[in-house]
Amino acid sequence: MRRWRSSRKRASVIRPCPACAPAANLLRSGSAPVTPEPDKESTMALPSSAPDIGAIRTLALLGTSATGKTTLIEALLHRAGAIGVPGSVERGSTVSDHDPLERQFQHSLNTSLVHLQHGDTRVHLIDTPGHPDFSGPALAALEAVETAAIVIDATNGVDAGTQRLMETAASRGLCRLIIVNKIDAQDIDLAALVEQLRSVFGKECLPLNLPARGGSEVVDCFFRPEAAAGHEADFSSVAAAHRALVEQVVEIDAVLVERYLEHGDVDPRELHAPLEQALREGHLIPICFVSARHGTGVGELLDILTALMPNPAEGNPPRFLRGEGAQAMPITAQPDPALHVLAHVFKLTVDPYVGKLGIFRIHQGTVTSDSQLYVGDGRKPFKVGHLFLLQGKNLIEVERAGPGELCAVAKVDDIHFDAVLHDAAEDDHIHLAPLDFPVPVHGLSIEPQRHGDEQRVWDTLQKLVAEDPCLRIEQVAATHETVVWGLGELHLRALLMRLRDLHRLEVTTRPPRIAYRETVTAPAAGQHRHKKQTGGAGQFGEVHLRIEPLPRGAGFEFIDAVKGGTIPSNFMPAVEKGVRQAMAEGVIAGYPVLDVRVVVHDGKHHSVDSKEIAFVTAARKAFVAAARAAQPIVLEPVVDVEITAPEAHMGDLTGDLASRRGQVIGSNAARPGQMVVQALLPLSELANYQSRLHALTGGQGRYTLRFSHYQAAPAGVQQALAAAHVGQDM
Ligand SMILES: Nc1nc2c(ncn2[C@@H]2O[C@H](COP(=O)(O)OP(=O)(O)OP(=O)(O)O)[C@@H](O)[C@H]2O)c(=O)[nH]1
Ligand SMILES: [Mg+2]
Repeated sequence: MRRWRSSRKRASVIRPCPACAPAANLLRSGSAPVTPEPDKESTMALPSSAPDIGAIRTLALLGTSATGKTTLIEALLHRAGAIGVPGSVERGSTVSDHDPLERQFQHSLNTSLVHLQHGDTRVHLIDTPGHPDFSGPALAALEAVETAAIVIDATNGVDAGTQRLMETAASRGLCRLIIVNKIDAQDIDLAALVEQLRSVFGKECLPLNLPARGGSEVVDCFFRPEAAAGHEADFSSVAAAHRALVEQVVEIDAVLVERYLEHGDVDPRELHAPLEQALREGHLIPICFVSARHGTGVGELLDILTALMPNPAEGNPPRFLRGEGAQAMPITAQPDPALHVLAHVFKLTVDPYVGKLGIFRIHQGTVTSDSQLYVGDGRKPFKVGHLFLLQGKNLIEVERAGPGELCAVAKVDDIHFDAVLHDAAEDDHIHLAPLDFPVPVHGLSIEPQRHGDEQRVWDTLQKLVAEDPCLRIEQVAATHETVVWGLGELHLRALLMRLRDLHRLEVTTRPPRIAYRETVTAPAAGQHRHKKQTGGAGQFGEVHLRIEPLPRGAGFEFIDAVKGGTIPSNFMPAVEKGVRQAMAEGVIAGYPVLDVRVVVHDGKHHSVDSKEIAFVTAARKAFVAAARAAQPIVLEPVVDVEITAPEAHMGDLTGDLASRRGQVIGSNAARPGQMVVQALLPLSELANYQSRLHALTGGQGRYTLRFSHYQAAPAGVQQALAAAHVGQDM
């Protein structure tokens, strides 16, 4: 394996367009990457070949917002010599928060990839956004790593978000490492925090090192506890922590337990394999301490990542499946560089200047610039051409990359989020077991400010939405609207700011219209004669029909019951067309009519003047006459809502649901302390529900919804909608 060449020389940056400040910088192999801030000198050495599998670590840093993930990545890059001067979130100068919006918000809004070299080991790190609105990309990062490093703010301790992340990481079979950050802060009780971690996440949580000298340094408890002699830890004891760790690891193996009991200790260097097994099985969740701001414990963390965290062959294998549904068979990717390529796209970016960038984790095989890769079940492979590693916004071209590495290819049209890339045509129908992404329920109806921008807005939004598995866009035919769906207000605001700042498209927004419907509640008859004989060819058609209510969800039935050819059968399609036109326009409040049967039983025609248009018009008017006599009503959509929140808030939540005309249909305990409530609720009552739920549960409640059925709207709503429609008609 060739080591990365060291270079302090500044690289030339190949920019696709002079105006592309937000665009990624493309760098050629052999030149050093330029850090985003001009005054920060890059000291990064560059890879020229893929390292051995044992010399690769791939981790995601996760944690609730502002725990210090981005700052810690900066400190790690600095410590490893990848950047000269560490940037800061406040100055908007970090490598991973490179997006102008992230700098403006001072929060990560998307995942960001960096890599560094520590000794012989190449470490790939994914910085993830902590805000729940951006949990889509953060969860997707779990597909790309062996280890989830959960960062906890020493001043805040464990919160509900941290618990969710720990559970998700465990459910995906990831090794977990807890990093307690901000140990420099005043008035913190780290001993109590360790106790909290152990009581919430189990006795498997054990410190690998401990803060000492008032949090200004950390001492190793695993490899060299004797080195701590003379300066004890700020709390607990290094010797006790060492014992606890060794005992936890040897428990994996009966022979080791015996040896340990016999000798009273086992050399930690002999414990590598059992320690990896303990990490894989969740039998050990190490804790380490850092101050990202002051660099305390950061060098030690680098040593931990390289010496103890699993390489791609030591983690649990990803859950690939071949085939669909119940027939899908699990297959195991082998982290062997010599096998066929199997890679997974866990991130996609679309930049107006650089174009589409597909970012993937290689699980098996070796990708080179000459590789021909298939996207999923596609029949035509693409040639990789240029293969990149990422360093924040910088793209660094490499010739090859192997299992465990995170890479990017540009401008491959077919690439999409969650795609599997492979180099054998027969390896199709392979996908990763789906992740449980939160459902976007926060909608916003949008309209371009400039007439004629409709198509561009739609196309651009589609591209932006493709970057985030928790964003959705749809054209709602029922209300003639374009609606974007996201996880919260900030999520959609960030999307629209990108649309404006990056793509120069201005839109106006408002809450989406509710898709009300109309129906009838009694049978009634109606007829109409359409006759026009003023000059030229005449028009004649007469339609007699009956309208009958159908059960909810039945839709529409059209029955031709005409006898004796009073309406010739060749005009029947015109009659149905007229009925459908009238149904689409509604009869009381302008909403489409559904759940009705229309029986056409009689009519008249004229051998010369009867035309399609005459029957369309006659049928439309006959339908309106019948429907208005059939006691029409407005229907409102009802949604099935599932709310997850701490048990303690359930009383408030169900009370609030009742005040929104909600009907609780079930509840059960999700996990200790958490309840799931299922309720039926009129969609119109869900306005501002997100902020209400946030207020009622201290930010710990979540909900998903899906359409259930239509029901009669209350009289007040009916009257208001009908009155608004009359107003519109005038
Ligand atoms: N005192 C202290 N402050 C820190 C430390 N690390 C980070 N901070 C501060 O904590 C705040 C949040 O830091 P970030 O690095 O943006 O946190 P993050 O976890 O990336 O946040 P999101 O991107 O929103 O998920 C910033 O003001 C940092 O300066 C630390 O070790 N000590
Ligand atoms: Mg961040």
